[in-house]
Amino acid sequence: MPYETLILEKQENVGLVRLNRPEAYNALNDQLMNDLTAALDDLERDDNIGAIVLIGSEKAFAAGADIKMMREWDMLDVFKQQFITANWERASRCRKPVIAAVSGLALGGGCELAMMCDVIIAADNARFALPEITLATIPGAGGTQRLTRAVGKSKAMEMILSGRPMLADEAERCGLVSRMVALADLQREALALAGKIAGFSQPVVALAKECVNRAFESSLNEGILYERRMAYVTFGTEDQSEGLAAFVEKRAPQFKHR
Ligand code: DAK
Repeated sequence: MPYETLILEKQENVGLVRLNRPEAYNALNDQLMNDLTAALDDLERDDNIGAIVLIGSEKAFAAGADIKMMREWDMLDVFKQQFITANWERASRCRKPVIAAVSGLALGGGCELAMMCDVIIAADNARFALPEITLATIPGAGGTQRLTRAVGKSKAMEMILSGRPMLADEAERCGLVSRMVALADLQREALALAGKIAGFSQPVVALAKECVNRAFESSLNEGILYERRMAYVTFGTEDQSEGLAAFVEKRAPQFKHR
């Protein structure tokens, strides 16, 4: 099914979603967020897909929430339509791993969307910022929480209170992104990582992802207890038996995602 504001491709067992509003630096309007929700629904339903890459253009991952759209709304409008809650958070609810491949601008809601993903790989021209303060608003799609958890209080405060952008090398140094790659290599590197993950047991990958996410929601002891239980669960899968047997028999495993 064709989408108005993005391009969805399936490359073997990886879903590639390309944000595509070039006339507005991929600014995130309702149409785009509805399209993204539908595309991610489609990829989650497709049993052949094991991981997802979300990418923009070379110039912009996304320049934030659509300011022209927001300027039409007052407080009751955003409250009644549940702005953000209604259609922005599908990426953060994906059970399959989502890799944000960020080149160019990731501003405001664009940066927040990248932070909803599981891994961010940044091109060397990437630029992250939460400049909402310059518009007399604040990040409203998780930015104050996710940036702070990713980079710590001082840097998050500086960026959110001043709008200062962070370039790719700083983002790599402080752990906002998993790594920085040359712009020309971004898509290939992101697809290679997604392909590698998609080759493993899908249910076990999903369990591992749930455990990492649990670290943000629980104490250390509770998180470790959760991890222990989930590790026991892997012993109940056919794929775990196959993985261990394949190692002992010195052959490649054949995972069935069961
Ligand atoms: N929204 C709408 N249109 C945008 C846009 C955006 N965020 N960014 C760029 N565009 C549009 C421009 O308006 C222009 O359209 P036309 O004038 O051609 O119609 C076109 O893209 C090209 O932009 P420029 O002519 O400005 O091109 P430049 O190369 O000179 O500059 C730029 C590109 C991306 C650096 C610049 O456009 C810019 O600074 N854009 C705004 C970036 C920004 O401030 N982003 C943060 C948006 S605020 C909340 C939840 C979430 C949020 C807030 C509240 N609640 C729950 C209440 C989130 C807020 C945000 O994300």
